[in-house]
Amino acid sequence: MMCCGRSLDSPCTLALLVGFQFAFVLYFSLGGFRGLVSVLVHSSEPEFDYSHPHDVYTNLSHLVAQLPHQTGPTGSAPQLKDCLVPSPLLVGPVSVRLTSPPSFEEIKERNPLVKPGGRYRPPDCEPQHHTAIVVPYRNRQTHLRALLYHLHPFLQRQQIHYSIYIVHQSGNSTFNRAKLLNVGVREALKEEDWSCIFLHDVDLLPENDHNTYSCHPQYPTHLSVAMDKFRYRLPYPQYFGGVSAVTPDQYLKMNGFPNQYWGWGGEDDDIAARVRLSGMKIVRPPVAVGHYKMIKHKGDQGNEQNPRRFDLLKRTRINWHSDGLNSLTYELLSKELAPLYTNLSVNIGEDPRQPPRKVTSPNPEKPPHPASKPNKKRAEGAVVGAVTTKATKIEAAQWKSPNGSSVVTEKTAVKQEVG
Ligand code: UDH
Ligand code: MN
Repeated sequence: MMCCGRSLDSPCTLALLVGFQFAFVLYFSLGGFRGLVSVLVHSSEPEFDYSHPHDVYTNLSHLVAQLPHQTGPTGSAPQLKDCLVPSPLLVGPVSVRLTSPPSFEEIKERNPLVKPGGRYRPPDCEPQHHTAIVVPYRNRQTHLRALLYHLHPFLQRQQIHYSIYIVHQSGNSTFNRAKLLNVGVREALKEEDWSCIFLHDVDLLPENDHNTYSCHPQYPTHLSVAMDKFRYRLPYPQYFGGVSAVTPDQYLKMNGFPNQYWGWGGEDDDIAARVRLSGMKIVRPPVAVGHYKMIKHKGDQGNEQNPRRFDLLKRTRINWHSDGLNSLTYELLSKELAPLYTNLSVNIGEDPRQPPRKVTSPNPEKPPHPASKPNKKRAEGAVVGAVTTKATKIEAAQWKSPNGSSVVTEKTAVKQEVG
């Protein structure tokens, strides 16, 4: 045969060369190996064009226009139809503005339907999801404004009933994200029978409104699966940090979150381990949907890396039963219904391994937040122990497991924090 000839200018060699060239071009035009796989194995991943994002306030003006129809002809509240799922107001990718967020007043003006405490209910349909957003917080006002500016319109387009709770750690002790989340969950559930609780870092802004802020009925959900910081990929398979969600039942099942992680790191891995140890698994939206931008920042004063995190993580298997929701103690210093969020200022105690520090403002130009002043009572220690314990006893009675048995033992609560 002609093609078996060895010379370079044989028609066969030329055909092979052209063939390879063609395959090469095709390979790269389909996005390399990943692209080829997604073409050959039909991918169920939705596709979104992130190069043409919508304004984050798209589709909201007509909601305001409907306001006069809120009462029926007899003056009674009209029977509303169920909100459609998915919401017809969704637009997909939205543009996220990371620098110089507007003032609280401007954000309020852009969100006229948001009620004091950062509460919202769709005006024209009966919501199918009831979600509390819990944000652990201290000294990140610029991030907070950016979050509120983006999250309020994002959630309104999803037509859900929601409220935003900012759990502000007062004082200067080491930051404790997981404990603040525990406090937020408990306080939010005292207010309303939320069907879903979101645990939301203040500096993460969702980029696609198809990422619905609702819960999976069986399993905890991890939402921030594709952050710009990690090049829009999951950094490691068990990652549960950033934005996640649980139903109250799931939260009870895993005994909430750990209270013993003071400082940066480890607590999210502990939470992921609790999910597994309590017989559940983590579910996630598709990567194409779970896009988030993280506002760039440096490490915070008072939230230095926790050197104990690896030791603590080794003991999660043993500790998760005794450290968590059933050992949570804190003192609620104030609850304020701000126009765009509910502010819970809490004293969660001191890092047992760190002596109380002097009050210093992280930024000399800016005084500390009024509620961050050192708590005189707390410095005296024993007094707060008594106050907190008493409060915990009252709260303990309110926490029932789904089958009605109390899951909080007062004794454990006293032992964990005061002892
Ligand atoms: N948080 C505060 N105030 C603090 C510390 C943390 O509000 O002082 C909250 C906030 O909601 C934040 C979350 O806790 O989004 C998590 O903390 P983080 O943002 O510091 O965590 P992250 O994983 O840390 O983003 C990255 C380390 C930053 C160091 C970068 C050095 N190159
Ligand atoms: Mn961050």
